[in-house]
Parts: sequence; structure tokens; C-alpha cells
Amino acid sequence: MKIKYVGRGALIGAMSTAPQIAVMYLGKQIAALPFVPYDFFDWITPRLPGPVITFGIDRMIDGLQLLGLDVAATAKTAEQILAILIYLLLGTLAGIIFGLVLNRLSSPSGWSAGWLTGLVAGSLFGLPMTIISLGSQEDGANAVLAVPWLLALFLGWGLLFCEAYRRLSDEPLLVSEPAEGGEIRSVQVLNRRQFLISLGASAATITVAGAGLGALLKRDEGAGPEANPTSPALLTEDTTRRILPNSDDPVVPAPGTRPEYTPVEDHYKVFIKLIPPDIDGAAWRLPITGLVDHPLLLSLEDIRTRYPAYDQYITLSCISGDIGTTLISTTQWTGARVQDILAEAGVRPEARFLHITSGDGFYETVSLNLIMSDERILFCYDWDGDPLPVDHGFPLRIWIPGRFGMKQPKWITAVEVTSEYTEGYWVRRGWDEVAQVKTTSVIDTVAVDAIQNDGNERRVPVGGIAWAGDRGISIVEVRVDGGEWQPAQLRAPLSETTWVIWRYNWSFQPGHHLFEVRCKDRNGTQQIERRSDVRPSGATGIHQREVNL
Ligand SMILES: Nc1nc2c(c(=O)[nH]1)N[C@H]1C(S)=C(S)[C@@H](COP(=O)(O)O)O[C@H]1N2
Ligand SMILES: [Mo]
Repeated sequence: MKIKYVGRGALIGAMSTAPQIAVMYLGKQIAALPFVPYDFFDWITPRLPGPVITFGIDRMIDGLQLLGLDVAATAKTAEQILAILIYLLLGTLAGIIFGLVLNRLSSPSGWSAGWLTGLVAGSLFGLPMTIISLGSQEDGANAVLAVPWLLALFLGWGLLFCEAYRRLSDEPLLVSEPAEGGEIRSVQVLNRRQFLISLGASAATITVAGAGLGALLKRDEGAGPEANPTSPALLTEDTTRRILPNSDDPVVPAPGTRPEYTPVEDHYKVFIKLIPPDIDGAAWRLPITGLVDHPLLLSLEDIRTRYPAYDQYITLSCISGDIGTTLISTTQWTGARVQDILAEAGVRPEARFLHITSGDGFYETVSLNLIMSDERILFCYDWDGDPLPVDHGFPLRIWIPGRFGMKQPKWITAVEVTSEYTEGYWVRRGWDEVAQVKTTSVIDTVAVDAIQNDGNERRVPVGGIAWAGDRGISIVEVRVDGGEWQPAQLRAPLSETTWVIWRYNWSFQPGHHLFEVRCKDRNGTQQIERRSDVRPSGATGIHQREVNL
């Protein structure tokens, strides 16, 4: 009996929630109105214990890899789908709970005010959701429109839910039309069935139409910095004909090696929110406050023009990437030295740390000792000669050589100079405090379709990357089928802070083979061969590739 009620509540809950999601999505695409499934997901994830999130992320990455998908490109989409499913589940759960309550209330008079019950149910579900959603909106989001919009959507949800529940209940719950005659029961059953079918059909129609229209109207999410360029001159630079500093190097990458310079649109992306903050570059100001003699309030133009600009080819990598990860990319970064900006602010002697906060709620603490000992640390505003893309931290992000991405905030909104240490966003969730990158090497290709004849020998180009952050790479070695380690050729890197492309010409033998690679950093320190997991300090181990020839 109870099971039946639970099932009914779940069904109607889901049927009321699906079209609501679709209409919300439409509102988001047309008028940038709040989309509660994303807001709820972004609200709940930082409140879950760190291991739960990282476990979820790991399983998702595993799943995507199992499906043969490019993790860097699909992780966000998968997360967004997950957010929608979670919200649908929430609506289903609300349906179950309200359904059970309604059954309790369905004593003779309890139902006479069906619409009132609907409004109450809608408010009970909608009020917390509205508060969460409004709390997550960026400054400037239109609350004047958002509040009535969400109110209408949730009251509508409650009315639809209660009306459908009443109509589908076995007992004639609403007594305003008393049953007459003997065959009324079968008529009711027929009505219920018809009603269920038409409810399902309308829910499906609204869902499909809303989602489809929404997808059609999808606002161009990448339009941010391009839409209001702060430095038009830089946009005219032709980046397709960029001449790389090592273009005359004799070591040619083995065919199938990843591009040495990652096209910006292919650069891996990691961020905590489902949708990155879209900051207005013209209105944005960076406050530098705390233990300084002269607090600063800098515009993007100030940072571009008041301090010398430095270009640096940089490889960035995510600590959550396993051995052979795709969460690593290389581009040219441009910015001002953090040392130069702090010199103008005048850091007081008792200051020890920079506390950096971001537009998406991310935060990280950087030690002043580190900053004062490394002039290369930059506040960056350009990538590949153009303003940072929205996804990559427009208008400003920091670069700290030799550290994983998790220590390097994007979308910086404030810098406070302090004497107090506070744990950064991911440190608080159990990841390494220092997050120094691990020395790593990867086999990208065993290019059997590019065999070269070298005298009597047939040689197969094998190649990939090696990386040790700013520690550089001195040696890469390859071994086949557990034999001797053989040195590979190294291509000059784009800079001392990028990966190195290596190549090894292996003399062809048919059969099944195991290829392995290892490397040493510039100091001669061997990469750690022992296998360890990504958490908490980044993966170690030897990358392998099996090939059937
Ligand atoms: N504000 C903010 N900064 C952030 C993050 C974030 O979620 N929010 N993610 C960090 C992590 S974990 C990584 S790996 C890098 C990724 O930078 P990218 O997306 O530009 O490649 O940004 C770092 N900076
Ligand atoms: Mo990361």
C-alpha cells in the first residue's frame, strides 16, 4: 500500500520537475535567469566532505575514459548532466514526501482547498531552492526578474503536483463533485489513466520543446572578454602564424605526438563551478589591501600599462590527472610581476602571506617568501596574446612556477596581504599544501604507420612529453619489453617552464610489445617510479603503452 503511494509521488514529482527544468533552462538561455539545478549543485558540492567530491570526480573521470572520451573536453558537460539528474532526483524525492503527507491529509475536509495545498508544497520546495539560487548569482544578476520567475516556477510546480496527485488518487479526494451512480468507479479509473497519459505527454512536450529551444538560443558563453576587449591592439595579432622559439630544432616530434603548443581552445579546463564567473573587465578592480603601506585598487588597464609585461611559455597541469593525463597543456602567458605590484603597495615587515580570492568562491594562500624569491611569479591577463578566455580566468590569474593548477587562482577579485596562514580551497579538502608538480613522462605515440628505413633497419618513431615544472628535463629514457633503458632525443623546450618533447627511434620487430618511459629533471633527480595515486600530492609511476605489431 505504502509502496504504491511512494511510487505515485515519485512519478508525479518527476513529471512535474522535468518540464520545470526545461522552462528554467529556456529562461537561462533567453534572459540569463537562474538555473536552479546548477546553482544547487554548486551549492551542495563544497559542503560535501572533500573525499566525497574527489571520489565523485575520480569516478566520473574513470567513466569518461572508459567511454573513450576526452576527459578535458567532456568533464564539464558530464558534471552539468549530473547536476540536472540530481535536481530531478530532488524533485522526485519532494514528490514522494509531499505525496505521503497528502495521503495523511486526505481526510474528508483536508482537500477542499487543493490549490492552497499546491501553493504550500511549491513554497516548501521552492523557498530553499530560491534562496540557494539567488545566493549563488553573481553581482549584477537581475534579482528583480529572478525572484518572481522562480516564485512562479515553484508555485506552478506545487499546483501541478497537487492537482495531478489529486486526480491520480484512488479515492475521490476532492469532494466538490460527489460521485453518483454505480459505474462511476470505472469511469474514474479510465479518467485517471487518460489523465496520466496526457500529463506525461504534456510534461514530455514541454521538456523537449523547452530544452530544444533553449539549446537553439544558447548564448555564446565564450563571448565575455572578446565582447569587451580592454586591449584592442592585442586582438589583431595573428596567432595562427606564431613562430615558436624552437622552430629550427632538429629533433622533429614523432608523428602522433601531441601539439607542442596547445591551441587555446584545446587547453584543458578545471573549475569548481559548473559555469565560470563572467566578469565585466571594464568594471573590474583589483583591491590589494591588508598589511601594506599604500592599498591599491587597480583596473585591468592599470595592470597592463603601469607595470612591465612579461611573456612566458608555460605548461600547466592539474593534480587530479593520473599518469598520462590529458589535464596538462601549454600556451604563452603574459602578465605583470607580482613583485612589481607588491613593491608599489609597500608590503609591511610583519606580512607573511597573500590571501587571494576569486569570483567563483575559490581562494588560495601564497607565501610572501615564495613570491619574493621568484620574480617569475605573474599576475597574468593574456593567453596566446589575447585576453584570458572566460573559462581560463578572465580578467586575471596568477602563475606560480612548478606548482599544480590547484594553487593558482583564476578570476582573481581580491588580494589581501596578511600575517595569518589559511588553507586554500583544495588544501582544506585534503590535497597537498605545496602541490609541487611531479616529474613525469608520457608516451603519446608508437608511430607504426610512419616507419622509416635506416640502412637495413626499419625504425618506428616513438614519442611524447616529459615535464618537471620549472625543474626542467635533462634525460628521457625508453625501454621495450623490460629491456635496457635507452636514451631518447630531446627537443629544445619552448621555455624552461614547459614540457619537453622527446623522440626515440625504435628498431621494428613484429609482435606484442610493452613500451615504458622515465625521465630525470635538470638536477638529475629521477622521476618516482613507484605507483601512487593522484591524491593527495599528484600521481607518480611509469607510463606504459602496449602495442601489437
Ligand atoms: N578561481 C579558480 N581558480 C582555479 C580553479 C578554480 O576552480 N577556481 N581551479 C584550479 C585548478 S584545480 C586548476 S588545475 C587550474 C586549471 O586552469 P585552466 O582551467 O585554465 O586550465 O585552475 C586553478 N585555478
Ligand atoms: Mo586542478
